[in-house]
Amino acid sequence: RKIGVMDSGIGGLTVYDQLQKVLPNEQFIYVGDQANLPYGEKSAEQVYELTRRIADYFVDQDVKAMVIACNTATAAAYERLKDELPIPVIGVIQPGADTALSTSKNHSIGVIATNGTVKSGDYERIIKNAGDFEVISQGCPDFVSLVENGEAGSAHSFDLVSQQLGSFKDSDIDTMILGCTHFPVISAEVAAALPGVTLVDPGVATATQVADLLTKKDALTSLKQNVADTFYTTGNVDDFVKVADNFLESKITADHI
Ligand code: DGN
Repeated sequence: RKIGVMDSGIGGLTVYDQLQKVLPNEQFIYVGDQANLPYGEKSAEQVYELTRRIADYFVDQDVKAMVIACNTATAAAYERLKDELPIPVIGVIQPGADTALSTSKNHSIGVIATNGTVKSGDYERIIKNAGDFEVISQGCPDFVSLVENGEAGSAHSFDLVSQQLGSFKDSDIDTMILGCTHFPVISAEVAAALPGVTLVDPGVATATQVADLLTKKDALTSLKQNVADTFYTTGNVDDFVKVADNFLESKITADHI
C-alpha cells in the first residue's frame, strides 16, 4: 500500500523529498491541487473541503497513510480528518513547532507562512503552550507565487524576500519556521536575509514522524519497490514538472487528475 501526500501545489514536494529519504522502500502518490491554489487566501472551511476531497481520493486508492504536506491545509483540516478518516493522518505543524521548540536557545521564534496559517494561530498556540516563548508570525503569500512561478533563486526572489522579511531583521529571533511547504525552496533567500537565524523545515520532522508511525503499526514496506512514485496535479502538467525539476534531485513525470 502506498502513502498519499497532498499540497495545494508543488510545495509539498519538499516534504515528499524528506519522506523518500527516510522511507526509501515506500511508494508515494502525490497530489498537488494547483487548480485551487493558493489555499492560503481561502477560508478554513473551503480549505477543509478541498483537502477532504483529496483525502477521499486517497482512501479510494487504499493508501495506508495520508500526509497533509501543506501548513494551510493542516491548520484547516488536520483535526477533523484525523478523526474522520479510516487511515492515519499526519500534518506538518506539530512536527515543525516541536523542532523549533528544541532549536531556539533564546525562546524567540519567527514563523513565516500563508495568511491562512497565520490566522489559524496554530504555531503560536503550540509554541506558547510549551512555555515562555515569544512568537512573531508573518503572512508571506507572495513567496508562494515565487516558488510556483519557478522564480526561486533569481535576483528578484532574493530582493523580494529580503524586503518582506525586513521586520524580522530588527527582532531578536534565533529560529525561523518555514511554515509553508513552499518555503524550503527559497531557504537560501531567507538565510541571506536573516544571517545567524536557524531555519526550521517542518518537513524533516514530519518525515520522521511518518516513519515512526509506520514502524509502530508494523506497516513499513520491507522490500524496495521498483515502481515509480505517482504525481498528479489538478493544474498544468508541464508547469508542474518544470518547476519540480528546479528543486527535486530526480526527474519526475506527472499526470492531470
Ligand atoms: N504550501 C502551502 C502551505 O504549506 O501552507 C500553501 C500554499 C498556498 O496554497 N498558498
